[in-house]
Amino acid sequence: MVAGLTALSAALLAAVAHANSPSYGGSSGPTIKVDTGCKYQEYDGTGVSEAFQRGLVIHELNAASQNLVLDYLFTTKGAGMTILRNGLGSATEDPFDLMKSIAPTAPRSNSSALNFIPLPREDEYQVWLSHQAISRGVNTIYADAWSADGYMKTNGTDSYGGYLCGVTNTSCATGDWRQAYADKIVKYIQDYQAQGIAVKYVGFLNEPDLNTTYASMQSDGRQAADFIEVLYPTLQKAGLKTQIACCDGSGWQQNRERLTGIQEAGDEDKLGLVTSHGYSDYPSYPFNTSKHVWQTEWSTFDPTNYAWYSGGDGFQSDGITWANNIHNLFAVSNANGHLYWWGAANTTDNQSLLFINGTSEVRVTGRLWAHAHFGKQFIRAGAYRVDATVTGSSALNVTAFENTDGSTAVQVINNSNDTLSVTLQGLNFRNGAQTWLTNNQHNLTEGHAAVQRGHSGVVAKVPAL
Ligand SMILES: *[C@@H]1O[C@H](CO)[C@@H](O)[C@H](O)[C@H]1NC(C)=O
Ligand SMILES: *[C@@H]1O[C@H](CO)[C@@H](O)[C@H](O)[C@H]1NC(C)=O
Ligand SMILES: *[C@@H]1O[C@H](CO)[C@@H](O)[C@H](O)[C@H]1NC(C)=O
Ligand SMILES: *[C@@H]1O[C@H](CO)[C@@H](O)[C@H](O)[C@H]1NC(C)=O
Ligand SMILES: *[C@@H]1O[C@H](CO)[C@@H](O)[C@H](O)[C@H]1NC(C)=O
Ligand SMILES: *[C@@H]1O[C@H](CO)[C@@H](O)[C@H](O)[C@H]1NC(C)=O
Ligand SMILES: *[C@@H]1O[C@H](CO)[C@@H](O)[C@H](O)[C@H]1NC(C)=O
Ligand SMILES: *[C@@H]1O[C@H](CO)[C@@H](O)[C@H](O)[C@H]1NC(C)=O
Ligand SMILES: *[C@@H]1O[C@H](CO)[C@@H](O)[C@H](O)[C@H]1NC(C)=O
Ligand SMILES: *[C@@H]1O[C@H](CO)[C@@H](O)[C@H](O)[C@H]1NC(C)=O
Ligand SMILES: *[C@@H]1O[C@H](CO)[C@@H](O)[C@H](O)[C@H]1NC(C)=O
Ligand SMILES: CC(=O)N[C@H]1CO[C@H](CO)[C@@H](O)[C@@H]1O
Repeated sequence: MVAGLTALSAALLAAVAHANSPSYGGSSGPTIKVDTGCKYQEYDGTGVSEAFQRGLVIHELNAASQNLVLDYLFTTKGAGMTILRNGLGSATEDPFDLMKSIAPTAPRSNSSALNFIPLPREDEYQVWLSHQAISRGVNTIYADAWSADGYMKTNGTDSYGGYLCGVTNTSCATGDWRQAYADKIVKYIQDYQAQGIAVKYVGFLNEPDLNTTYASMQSDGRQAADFIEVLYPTLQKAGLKTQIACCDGSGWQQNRERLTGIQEAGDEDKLGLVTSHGYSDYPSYPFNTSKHVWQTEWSTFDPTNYAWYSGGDGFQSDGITWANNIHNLFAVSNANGHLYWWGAANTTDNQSLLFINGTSEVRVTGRLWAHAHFGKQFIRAGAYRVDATVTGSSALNVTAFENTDGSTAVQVINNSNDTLSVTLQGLNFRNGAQTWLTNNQHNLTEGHAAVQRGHSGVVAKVPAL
């Protein structure tokens, strides 16, 4: 394995190299010093979701387009993602785009057995999608519920917020439904197990700080802890290895508040993973937790935008913007994983990385290529982020990861309109270095950013925007 440098240039350049022989500067341009002796968090991967029946939309494509989409998302032909977030249904029926529950009909009481049905349409094609993803190297399935079933809640419906009956500050005529909700989650995981799919993490909330017209359930940290105290022993008793993820707050601050509530309740140890979205509050600091942290849903709602760089600032859906967002998540918020919202969807806004139109048309966005630089082609499970310091330029955003085989991947984002020559130090380039470039003319193209080897490290030329 050679060293690698991935460059994002209004451009992105990715470089991969073996660490060890420290080098020194000498070139006139900016310098990037990678220190593999200074390790930060472990890398878990990147991913997407096809919840709300977008798995069906992929399934409806003709074979060639279907393979194209799946390969773009889960192989090194594209983003090389290794995490899939499935939606755990709560609806009573499933017209497009609802996710139907495996227990859609209310039982006689909160203490009666739930009325389970088989996974509706194999869980709205998510079983099929999971098999497809796993066959392409996905190693983590995260199942997340947007809400409990309506009959378990204060407002009698899985939509429009409301609370799970039985948690603090609820008083439902029908009693405490926490055990029933935990039993349903366990049955769902067992149904997947029966299909040969291991659900590694399970979440019981989605954006619990919001009351929305679609499936939603509100919860603060204390209320989340009230349910975790029931779900945790129920998973244990069923002999499942699935760990609890919480709380998929709509933004960093909203999730921090809920995590703090869980910590104050003394229940943090029962969590396997801390999950938060990036929408309502930009992820700009690490959480105070020893648990791994993932950003599990984020996108823009701009109209369809395929560009890497549209020119100017404020194009929240440009590929270069997402390269910076992902850099920031790993390098500033110390996240272990990053998930975009939809991978592929027949939407006309920017909520997906790939656009589907009908049964054959597939279009790629620049955002997909931003994700590819942080995917498994360069960073593999077990890698750690290592220190990367930039001097001589404020236009460069640099992230670096050391793989277990000793190779190092360096993501260099060039936010300037000028082509810069950078000197990369601190890595051993004896076995060479490879570079990959993404900008308006290139999509993860190998060898396009010139790399020259010298005594003082590697000089790589990162093209401008
Ligand atoms: C959620 O919003 C709906 C519609 O605006 C409202 O009727 C309902 O009371 C809200 N629920 C809560 C728990 O605030
Ligand atoms: C319960 O309600 C009281 C009174 O409105 C409030 O002060 C308290 O914060 C609530 N507790 C939780 C956990 O939501
Ligand atoms: C049903 O609700 C009642 C009243 O809150 C509670 O005492 C009971 O434990 C609940 N049943 C189960 C199985 O949780
Ligand atoms: C982390 O904990 C420290 C010490 O308790 C506190 O000062 C800081 O605000 C906390 N940061 C976050 C993000 O919660
Ligand atoms: C997609 O993003 C672009 C650029 O930010 C924006 O102009 C456009 O309105 C977005 N599309 C949708 C449907 O929101
Ligand atoms: C790059 O050039 C574009 C178009 O001239 C301009 O709008 C943008 O602000 C420039 N970006 C930077 C980072 O200088
Ligand atoms: C570069 O990353 C920093 C965080 O490390 C972020 O604050 C900044 O906005 C990024 N630059 C751009 C142009 O997005
Ligand atoms: C997306 O596909 C679904 C399933 O075929 C269909 O019901 C829906 O109308 C489509 N939406 C758009 C915007 O094409
Ligand atoms: C989808 O394809 C149809 C038929 O080719 C075309 O008329 C329509 O404009 C396309 N929609 C989008 C959003 O590209
Ligand atoms: C590169 O990806 C963009 C989307 O960002 C697409 O429009 C373009 O056709 C692709 N170019 C090549 C050469 O594949
Ligand atoms: C950044 O991009 C500009 C414009 O293409 C280019 O002149 C400059 O060399 C690039 N910097 C790096 C470090 O590649
Ligand atoms: C049908 C029903 O019970 N609706 C309730 C949903 O929850 C809100 C607030 O908790 C109530 O105001 C509604 O009456």
